[in-house]
Amino acid sequence: MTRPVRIIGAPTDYGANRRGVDMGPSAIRYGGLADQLADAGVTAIDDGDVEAPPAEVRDPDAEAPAEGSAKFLRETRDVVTSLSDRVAETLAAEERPLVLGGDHSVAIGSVTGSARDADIGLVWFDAHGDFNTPATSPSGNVHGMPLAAVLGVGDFADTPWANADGLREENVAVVGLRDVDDVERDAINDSDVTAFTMSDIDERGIDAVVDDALEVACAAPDGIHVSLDLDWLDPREAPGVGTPVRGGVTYREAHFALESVARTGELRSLELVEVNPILDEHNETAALATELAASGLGKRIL
Ligand code: 4U7
Ligand code: MN
Ligand code: MN
Ligand code: MN
Repeated sequence: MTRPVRIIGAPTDYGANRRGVDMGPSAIRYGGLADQLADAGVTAIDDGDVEAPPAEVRDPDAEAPAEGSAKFLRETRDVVTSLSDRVAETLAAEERPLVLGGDHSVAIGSVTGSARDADIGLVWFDAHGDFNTPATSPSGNVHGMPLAAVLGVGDFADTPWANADGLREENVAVVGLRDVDDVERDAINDSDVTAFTMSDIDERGIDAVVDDALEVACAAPDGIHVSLDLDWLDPREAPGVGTPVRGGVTYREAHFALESVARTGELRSLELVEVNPILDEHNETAALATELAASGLGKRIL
């Protein structure tokens, strides 16, 4: 599997409650992405960014929608629709998409694109469940909803553009949970998604938990999408994120997890999201994201 990697930036911030993640794609590129991918022995092509509306040109009414509570849902639809096409075209060209966010709402585009005409698995590394819907969200921020969206949970059953065709809950694993809202917790427990908390990692070790998660995802026949929210890591390692939560995985645990992804040989598409350079320290979270991408894409130590 030495497919060339195609880098696609998705510079959004309207899905999060803080500005700054829209600069994530630039920060990750500047943080050494090309060098890291070269070290991993990967041929990379940078496709630039999909167009995303900056705050200054967005519809102010979209921030406080009359019904439901999903801010900027129209903007989300426009951006993820073009991202989804770019991801699907990349795969059709036998290349491997590497999506750079942006807030986590961009995953709706990555996952729907990756799951077009294919039955895929999904591993979601995150402190949060991202399983809210417009009806349950305490914030109205779509970055807390993308996993529910691609699975068509609740209200999202009525937004076909957000549902991933070739993805079943049985092939989805979430790893690293430590901040889940009450209604969201019920929705996760009622679903067929497999969820691992930080306590599971404490108890069983990163190795056993990631193995189980990969087994769930790799049961799908056409490979896996890995969605890496940098707030999965402990804020000491990754301070540059919008919604940090103490008690995350360490630097080595994160690398080990991505190295395990590479070892499966099943990685179809990858994304790095929620890097916020305004909150970062000397771009270290962005640089860490590039390192983790290299591990996921097969960079070897020996
Ligand atoms: B992220 C939250 F209420 N659950 O829905 C929400 F705590 O993509 C946070 O994982 C969501 O960073 C975090 O707004 C979204 C909140
Ligand atoms: Mn998160
Ligand atoms: Mn997330
Ligand atoms: Mn976050």
